[in-house]
Amino acid sequence: MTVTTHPTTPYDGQKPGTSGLRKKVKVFQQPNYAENFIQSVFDVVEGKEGASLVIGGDGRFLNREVIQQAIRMAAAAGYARVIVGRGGILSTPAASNLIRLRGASGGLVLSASHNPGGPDEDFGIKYNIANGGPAPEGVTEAIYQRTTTIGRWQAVDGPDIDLDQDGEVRVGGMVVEIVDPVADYAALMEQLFDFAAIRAAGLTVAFDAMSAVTGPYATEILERRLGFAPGTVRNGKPLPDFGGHHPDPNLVHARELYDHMMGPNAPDFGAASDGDGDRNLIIGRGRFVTPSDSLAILAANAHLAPGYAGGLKGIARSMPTSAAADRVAAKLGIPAFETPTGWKFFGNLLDAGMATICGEESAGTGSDHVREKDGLWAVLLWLNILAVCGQSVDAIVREHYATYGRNYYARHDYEGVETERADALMAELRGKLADLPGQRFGDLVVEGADDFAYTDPTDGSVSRNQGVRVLFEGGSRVVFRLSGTGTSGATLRVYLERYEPSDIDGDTTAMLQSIVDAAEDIAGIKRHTGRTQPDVVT
Ligand code: VG1
Ligand code: CO
Repeated sequence: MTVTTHPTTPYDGQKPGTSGLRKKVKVFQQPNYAENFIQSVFDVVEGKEGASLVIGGDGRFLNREVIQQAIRMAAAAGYARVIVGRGGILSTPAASNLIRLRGASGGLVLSASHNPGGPDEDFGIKYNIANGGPAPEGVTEAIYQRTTTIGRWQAVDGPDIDLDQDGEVRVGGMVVEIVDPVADYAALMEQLFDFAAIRAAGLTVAFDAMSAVTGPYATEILERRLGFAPGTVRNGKPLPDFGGHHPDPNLVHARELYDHMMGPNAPDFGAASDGDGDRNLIIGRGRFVTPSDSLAILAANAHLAPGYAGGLKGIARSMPTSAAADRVAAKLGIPAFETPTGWKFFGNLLDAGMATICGEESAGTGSDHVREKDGLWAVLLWLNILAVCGQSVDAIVREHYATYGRNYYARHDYEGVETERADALMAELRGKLADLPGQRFGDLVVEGADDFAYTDPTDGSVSRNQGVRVLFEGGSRVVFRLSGTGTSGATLRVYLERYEPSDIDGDTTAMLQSIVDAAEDIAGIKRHTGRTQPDVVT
């Protein structure tokens, strides 16, 4: 085996964001760019000698090229075995499962998730640790520090391997094992859910894979194992550019599915997932379920599925996610946790057995079965619940509201804002937090305002500056934060929430109007960004 050492110089800006390093494909195509980052990972993580590494991605443009290079570099770094999904494909939750199942020391997940793909769009690399979850901040920070000083990367010499052929080959002294990307994941789902009950319920389903990674998973699980009609899975073939669409399962980018679910031929249940398969959009016939409500409803009914029959240990949600899940936790008498945005903050709670179900307002839901959010898992839990209850999605949602009240919720995204202007808005907001309590905006009175900080209860690590919260009397609130997954300019996210104990059939836009107005008064969105309307409302 010949290991070649390639000299390199650092690139600026290789700091992982909310979920790994995400940049334009053109940025990744610069000489040594991907190699610098991957070598920085390998330089920082310990215990590679004799260990296994899982590698896979969502099939987007550049996926195969980066995998081939990562394999050669892993061989030089001392790994004994690399496990790769056939075709370079692994959904993010399937990668998490494989890391756990095979006792790997970690994994490289190649994806920019819900961001568009193709030669002019986005690519990303994320490192996951041995528990199967995204590397925590301490590790991503160390990786970033390493990228600022890196002077060489190493790889064994050799040709590309055949990623489409199951089985084992050698690269240098290392074994590369190409595995079926779906089989282990599908088996895990069969353990957690009552497939026979779902089959017997006679439900009709539309699942939009958005030409992204969940196609093969959904086809195997929904159409083959659960027997839903052929055609249940739409856009089921993963494409390197996702057919030119944003693989983001929200009301804007999954509009076709939404229209279908609101139309005369709607099936019982509709769902979609994102580029890397960790998000879920849930729409019943005539009823959109906000991700925050979905988290709460899944938590309240999870015991109906075999995998959760023993009950939940706790529920965790990211700070901008609505408090609907907290009400369920209170009723169940289990703890509720509020973490910063991003799945990496749930890992410790799950490992410690403090939480069983976690979720984010951005359409991410998951449990302790893996250490990533999991789109198809959420779909199957919904189907299991529907099968056992024998009720429609709409009926379950309305019953939930009747029991717990309703947290009206929306997120307004202002995309492609100039970074300086977005930073100025946040700085001004932070500067006036202390003055806000007691101030009145229309019919709303500020009860408290802060810049969210989180202390991890398992290891005491502190994460600051995680978003500005303005809490109003009566349980309404607005949250402001800047996205950490974008690849150009800044995205301002404004999260709006209003709690109503009994007025559960209102129109979300109307119910949130006074909070939208207050948000404008408080933050000066128009003044700072020049925008009068959000680009995306979810
Ligand atoms: C967004 C979401 C966050 C999610 C993250 C990764 O981050 O808000 O909830 O965990 O994307 O999701 P941000 O920093 O842009 O708000 V995925 O499916 O893109 O890995
Ligand atoms: Co994703």
